[in-house]
Amino acid sequence: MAPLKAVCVLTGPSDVAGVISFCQDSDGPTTVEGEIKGLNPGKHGFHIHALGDTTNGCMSTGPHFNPKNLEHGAPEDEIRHAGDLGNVIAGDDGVAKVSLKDCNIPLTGCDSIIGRAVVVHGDPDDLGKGGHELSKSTGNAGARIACGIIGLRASS
Ligand SMILES: [Cu+2]
Ligand SMILES: [Zn+2]
Repeated sequence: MAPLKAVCVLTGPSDVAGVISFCQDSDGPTTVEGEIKGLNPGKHGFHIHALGDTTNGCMSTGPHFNPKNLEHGAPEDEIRHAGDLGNVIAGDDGVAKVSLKDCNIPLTGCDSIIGRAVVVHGDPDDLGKGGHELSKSTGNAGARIACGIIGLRASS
């Protein structure tokens, strides 16, 4: 079977914009690649949120995708939301390049991320370790500055 592919176009209330591509070969990890521009330099929380609903902008995409009902964490942690992809890092030009692999965000099956949302935040994700009351739920990553719905793309 050809690898499954998906794409997400990020837009938001600000000038932040980007395109994120997803690719999964059979039941291997999902490769996530793309570029986000218009960011303030530095770290920005980068997550899959549960709902592909943007009727109220990024606010209606729900909480972090969390099918196993665990606490928020870092991508490399055992205890984490499936949607916890950590931070993207923007350079002085406001551009962040994304390139990661993750085994918790399949494009098929009951825990598929198709139809859910990518959200980029205004602040760094503290990866559950910041000691803030929001650390174990959102990483205290602040405002949702861009988002988009993950949809299938041609797999050839
Ligand atoms: Cu988020
Ligand atoms: Zn989380």
